[in-house]
This record gives sequence, C-alpha cells and structure tokens, in this order.
Amino acid sequence: MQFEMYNSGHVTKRGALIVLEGLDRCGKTTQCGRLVSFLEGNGLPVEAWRFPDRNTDTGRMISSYLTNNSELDDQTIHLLFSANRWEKRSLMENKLRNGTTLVVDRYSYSGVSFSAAKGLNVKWCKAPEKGLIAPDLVVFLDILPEEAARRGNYGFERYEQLEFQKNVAHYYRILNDATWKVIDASLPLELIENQIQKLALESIDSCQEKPLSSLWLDD
Ligand code: DGP
Repeated sequence: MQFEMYNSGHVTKRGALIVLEGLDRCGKTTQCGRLVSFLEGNGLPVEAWRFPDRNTDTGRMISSYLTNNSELDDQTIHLLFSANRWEKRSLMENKLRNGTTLVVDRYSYSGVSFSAAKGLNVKWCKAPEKGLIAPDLVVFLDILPEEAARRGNYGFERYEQLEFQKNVAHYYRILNDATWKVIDASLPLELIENQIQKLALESIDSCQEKPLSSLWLDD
C-alpha cells in the first residue's frame, strides 16, 4: 500500500515524520528550527510542529498545569497531553500524504517518559498513544541530566528538576526502537546540526517506500 497522490499526472511523494526528543534543555527546539531552515533552503516542503501545542483548548490547560497555575492528577494530565496529540492526528496525516515533511519537537515518547517518571505504569501510559502516526525518524538528543540542568532558564516549569529529569532519562531509554538515532547533545551545535541534517535527508528519501504506520499497536 503506497501513499502517493496523483494530481494531473504528477506523483506527490509523502513527507517524513521526524521527531526530536530529549530531556528539557537538551537543545531540541534550536535543532528543530535549524533543521526546518535547512530543509526549506533545499526546496523541500516542511513544517515545524511541537507538542504540547499550547494554542488549543487542551494545550492551554496543559500550559497552565506546567506553569503551576493549576493542579491536575497524574492520569488526567497524561490523557490531556495525549488528546493534544490526537486532535492533530488527521491534520498531520493530511500534511504527510500531501508531501510535507513534519519536524516535530516532542511526541509520544515524551508522553510516556514524563508520566512514567512520576510512577505511572508504562503500559498504561502507552495505551492512549496507540494509533497515532508512527515517526519515520526519532532523533534523541542525549544529554546528562546534570548538564541539562546547568543550561540557561532551567527550573521555571514544573518538570525542570534534576531528580525528576533523571527518572525521565531512565524511561526514555526503555522506549528506544528501530526508528531512533541517538546523538550526543553535548557536541558542538553545528556538529549535531550536520548529523541531524544527514539523518533527515535519508529519512525523507527512504520513507517514500514505506506506508504511514501506527504507533505501538502491537505493544
Ligand atoms: P516543552 O514545551 O517542549 O518545553 O515541554 C513542556 C514540558 O512538558 C516539558 O517539561 C516536557 C513535558 N512534556 C511534553 N510532552 C509531554 C507529555 O506528553 N506528557 C507529559 N507528562 N509531559 C510532557
């Protein structure tokens, strides 16, 4: 089954779903921006996305929770984060099928790691994520929690605490699968950028042969 669109005889190849993951302050957001500029500069259709998307109703509830302006129990906030991804699923699919590559700052791996780090069961955490679109490439920016904590602005939001981030790191490791590429986030910015560019181009090229698939259906 191929997801190619035929318009007036032109074949539109599908875009790649590229996710960047890692602990808070690992450099994801900077690298997402740089990757999008690079791909745009190469004439490729691409959009920058991020989760949580704080502009939707669920996103505003999540933002209020993260900035300690509201309290929710762990299960409730977990499901809100998940809903925040589900409400974008069909738009995501349309974009990918129409040939746009999506560079996404955080996805279901954050969803499971951050909630599991609070003590929730991993299987339970994965359940609401099942059926979201599976990424073609996950770039994990690997940083020691202690190093991330030394970087600027650390400590403003709810989860930005060293002991908690150590726990998150533990659960990220459990989720590592065949789509993951681990990059040392302590390397110079440009070296990381070059590695990600190479991986992204390979992924955009090779995803043409692969249909879109669903995340964690067999787990
Ligand atoms: P960011 O906007 O990327 O800085 O993310 C905000 C914070 O929320 C960050 O500490 C990571 C955390 N986070 C992101 N996605 C999820 C999720 O799905 N579930 C939980 N529990 N936390 C998340």
